[in-house]
Amino acid sequence: MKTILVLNGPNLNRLGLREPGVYGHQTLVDLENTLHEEAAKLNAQVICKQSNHEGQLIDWIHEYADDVAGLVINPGAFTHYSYAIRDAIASVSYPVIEVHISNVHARETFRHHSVTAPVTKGQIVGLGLQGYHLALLALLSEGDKS
Ligand code: CA2
Repeated sequence: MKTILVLNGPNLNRLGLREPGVYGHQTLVDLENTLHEEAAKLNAQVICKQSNHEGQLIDWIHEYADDVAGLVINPGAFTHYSYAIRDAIASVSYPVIEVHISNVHARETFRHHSVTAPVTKGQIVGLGLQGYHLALLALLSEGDKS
């Protein structure tokens, strides 16, 4: 059974509590529950974690290196400036998909650039929480391509 790690970065524990116009009404717990359900239907499992701390996210990226078939990560604002998270992603061999709930390109200029995206397999932006599900599907179908 494949295991996919799902990491959410700073402030994403506030999902559903503020700014529903940008991030929707679902909470982080709602998101994680639906990802667990989705993974189970696909005979897989997810490990979901959230931290507001850069070092903790980096530790998890390293810690699961031998155990997971891929990583879905929303690095939050770290996306735009954390070379440390970029280097952590580059240091592991499993595929990584970066997800952003909002359309960062339609927001402030500082959100337009991702320092982490170049070391990921791909990026999903602006599709709301569906982005996490699409990333999960893509990682679980890795190796199915002809
Ligand atoms: O769109 C995304 O998923 C972001 O990664 C979210 C980050 C932001 O810094 C990125 O530019 C884009 C911020 C997450 C904050 O989440 C909140 C959730 C509810 C209420 C307030 C903030």
